[in-house]
Parts: sequence; structure tokens; C-alpha cells
Amino acid sequence: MRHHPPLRSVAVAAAAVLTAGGTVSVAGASASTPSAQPNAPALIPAPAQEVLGNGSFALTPQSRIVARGMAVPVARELRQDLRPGTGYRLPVVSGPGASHDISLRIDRSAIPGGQRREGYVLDVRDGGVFLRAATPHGLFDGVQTIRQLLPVDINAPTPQAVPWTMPVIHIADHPRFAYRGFMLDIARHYKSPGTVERLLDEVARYKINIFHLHLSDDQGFRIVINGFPRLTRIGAQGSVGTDGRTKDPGGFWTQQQYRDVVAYAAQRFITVIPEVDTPGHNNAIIMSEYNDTQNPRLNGHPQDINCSLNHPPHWNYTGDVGYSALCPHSANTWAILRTIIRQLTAMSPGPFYDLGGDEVPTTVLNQQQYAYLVNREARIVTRDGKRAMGWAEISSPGTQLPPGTVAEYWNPASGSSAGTESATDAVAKGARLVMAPANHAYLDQKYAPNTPPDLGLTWACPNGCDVDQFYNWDPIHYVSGIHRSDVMGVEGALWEETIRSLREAEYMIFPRLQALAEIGWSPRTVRTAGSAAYADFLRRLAVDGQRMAAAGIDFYRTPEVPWMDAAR
Ligand code: TNX
Repeated sequence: MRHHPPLRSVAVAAAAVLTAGGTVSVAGASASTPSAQPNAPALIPAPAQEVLGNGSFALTPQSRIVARGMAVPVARELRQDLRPGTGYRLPVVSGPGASHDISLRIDRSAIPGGQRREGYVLDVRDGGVFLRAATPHGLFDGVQTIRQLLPVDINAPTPQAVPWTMPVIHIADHPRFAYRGFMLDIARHYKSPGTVERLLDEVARYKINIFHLHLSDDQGFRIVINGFPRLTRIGAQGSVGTDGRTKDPGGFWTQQQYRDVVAYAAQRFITVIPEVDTPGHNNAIIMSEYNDTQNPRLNGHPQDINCSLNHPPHWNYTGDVGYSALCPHSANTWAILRTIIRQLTAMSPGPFYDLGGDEVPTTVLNQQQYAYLVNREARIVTRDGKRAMGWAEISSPGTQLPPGTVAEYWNPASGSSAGTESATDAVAKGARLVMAPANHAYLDQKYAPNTPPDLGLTWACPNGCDVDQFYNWDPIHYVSGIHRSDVMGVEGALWEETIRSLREAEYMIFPRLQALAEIGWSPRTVRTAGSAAYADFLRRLAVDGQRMAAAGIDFYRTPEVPWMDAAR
């Protein structure tokens, strides 16, 4: 059965203000339902407030991008975005602006307090486009909106002969949640830095601002750690499905490649959160290190890191989970983990380090062992200057979560069902939550039972999880007893047991990520199968399909969306 949020949350949400996707009337007195505005531009995520005017702005071969100081890097990004499709030069100049120009300005006073991190105000007038924000990040968010106000062909890789007009509009926008994440598992199937950068470009369009990178799992360890060369020499050579090492050969990143991806993400205002999952999901580390008897960082007897069910350990390239664990009381375990954490935190400017913590059955480690490991590891993360993050099991009995800890809730359980205590316990221990319930946010789940035929898992979505399932839920009301202030945001997770190529990844991500991006960004509203917000979202998604097609992004053409003719 599909899961539906409890009625209680629907009733509460019904009392909320209706603004998402809606066009607020010029007088500001009434906010109309989104579906009543068929001509509103197809923005995803829907802005907090938009007022459509009359007329249009036209970008011309003479148009320039006017920017100064901290606005300049964002202006250059915009130029990069608009050049291929228009074929215009669009020089970045310091002003003053003329008609047909787009001007980007850092202006604190334009944005209300409390919205300054990412808020922006965008005015499209017939004589020019004026974007203001308190921060470069806010400008970047506004730039994504500008891209969506232009004709869909703006995403084409080569110049298109269309009039580059935008509707006259006033938009005042800011995110509902600070954390809007995309998680990618490059452990189950390796992805190159280039592939990942392409995906970052694609998700940035929807104002995603967190990239959670799952770097290690039973089947592979994907980044060089100095002092432990076997982690990649041995640990990175396979993938899920590797049979006798003849296919899916694995791979790994150098530290320079990791730094480059972090910088690439930062240019798009995306913060990278590295994750090396522990103490479970660790067969690749164990297989790499349990015979590393000559390593001066270990004590000559590294076999004692292995608390898996298998003695000795052996490779298992299936998608099995819950059989491997690092031993919490082995000094060698800590020599390895300290080194990994030190090097990854040093290369990651963001505030978080994710220690994993999921799926360790008590047949593998008992609760005390588990809690000991999580507590000790969280202290190391804190000492290295980061906030600890982990899957919500890190709130289980015996753990103490340092201030600032973030727990990611992935269980499909809702309301007050069994399983939700991982979320409520985390909050009781002072943690904040990222909501990623698997049946609403796991991008690796099939869209429909047989769609697609050989991609995706079904454990959280036996009947499939299509766009409706990703859109029609609310992060605050999903688990009983959680409050607004407990929730930092949402995340879409692409686990890669079945996903090999960039194409396959895109197909599973889009168009479901758009739903999560809207839930994370746009104001709270009633989101149900019959709601006006959902109908309006589908209308906007149909246009977005043309944008994705123009950009060469693969996606699932769900029957839920009235896709338009992709021919241009
Ligand atoms: C559960 S959710 C896992 C992953 C799998 C995923 C597949 C979580 C924290 N662990 O190890 O890849 O399901 O959907």
C-alpha cells in the first residue's frame, strides 16, 4: 500500500496560508490558488511571492550583465548559463545599467531580516532585469529563477533563434528550509568527478544547496586516504554486481579530485558533506585493512577490526546489508577512522561530517558496542571542528549526541508508528533532523512496479513511488511530535546498487528531485493528490520537461505529468 500522511497533518496543513505556487494579487490582499494562474511562469521551486505584470523584457545581442564586487562571480555564472543558448556575448560590466541589461546587486536592505542568507528580490521590467540579494548565494538563487523565466531553449547547448523574452514580474523569494540536499552513493557504483559535477549542475537549477556524498560502503571505498593506500588499492576495485572483477570495475577519487568537486560545488553554492559510513556498511574497509600488518599506523594485528559476521571477511558484491562492522574496541579501528575523519574534514569547508551509523543489527554489534563507537566517533568529528551528522539510528539508546548534531530520518514510518522513535529520540537528544523518509525521498526506488525494468529497488515502494509520492507530504508533520524548529530540511537520496551510468542516475533523479526541491524551498501549503498546489506543480513540471530535454538531461516521463511536445 502507498503510504499517506496521517489525516492529522492534512488538517493542520489546511489551515496554512496558501502561497506556494500561487500568484499573490497586486494588492497583496488575497493569495489565489496556484491552479487559477495558468499563465504564471513555470518556476520550480515555486517562489514565496510572485506578482505577474504586463509586458515583457527582451534580452538582446547588446545586453550586458551589470555587477560589482561580490556580485561579479555570480554574474559570471549567469553569463555561462545564458551564452550557449543565446549566442550573445553578455559581458559582465560594472555599470551603470542600460536598457536590456540584467543587473545583479548585493543589497542587504532589500531583503527582510531572517531571509538574508538566501533571499532575493527579482524585478523584471520591460527596460531591464534587477536582481537584489543580501548575499551572493541569494543572487545565485535568483539567477536560477531568471533561467526559468526565459524560454526553455535557454538550456540548449547551441544558439537558438528564439526571442529571449521574460514576462514582467516581481518576485520576492526565500527558502522555507536552510537544508535542501541531494545524496549520491558513489560506493555501490563508482561515479567519476566529471559525472558528479554534471549532476551538481543539474540539481543546482532547483536551488539544491547540499551535496551529501556517500563515499564508502561494503562494496567500495572511493577516496584516497594518505597513510592507508590499501583502502583504494584493494577497497576501490569492485562495485555491486562485480563478478570475478570482470564488470563494474569500481574506481576512486584522488584527494585533489575531491577538492576540485568541493570547489565546483561551492561555485554553485552547494556545500559538500562527506560520509564514510560506520560502524556497519564497512566490508570494503575491512577487506582492505584486516591484513595490513606492515602499516606503521596500525599495531601489526589489524585483524581485530573485523566484527562482521564473516571470519575471515570476504567480498560480497551483492546488495546485501547488515553483515559487516568495524570493531568498536579495536585500537586499529580508531587509527583508521581518525585518519579518515581528519583528512576528509580538512578538505571539506562545510560544517558537517557524516559518520553514517545505519543498519547495524544487534547480531553484529550489541547496543553498547554501537553506542560506544558512535559516541567516540562523534567526539572526534567535533574535535576536528565539524558538526556530526548521521542516519537517525545514531539516536538509539546509549548515544550522546554533541550539540549541533544532525540526524537524517530515512525510515518510511510516519505518525507515531514503530520506527519514528529514531526521529523523536534524536530531537530529545538535542539533534536537528533532515527528513528523507525512503518512501518519499529515496530516488533509488522504482517509479512503478515495473518502471523501469532493471533499475531501482522496491523495499520502500512496493507499488512504486512516482512524483505524487515525492510531492504530497510534509517534512514537519511526517513524524508526530516533531516541530518546525526541529527540521533543518529535506534530502533526496540516490543509492546506487542498481545504477551505473549518468543516464540511469538522471532517469531516477528527475523529475522526482523537483518535488523535493519544492518541498524544501517553497512555503508550506496543502500538498495532497487532489490539491491545487499539486496540480499546479504538475503544470510547471510539464514545462520543466522541455527544459530538461533542451539541456540533454534524461528523465522519467511519468504519466502523472501532462508533458508537452518536446519538439522545438
Ligand atoms: C538502506 S537508508 C540503506 C542503504 C541502501 C538503501 C537502498 C540507509 C541509511 N541505508 O544502505 O542503499 O536502503 O534503498
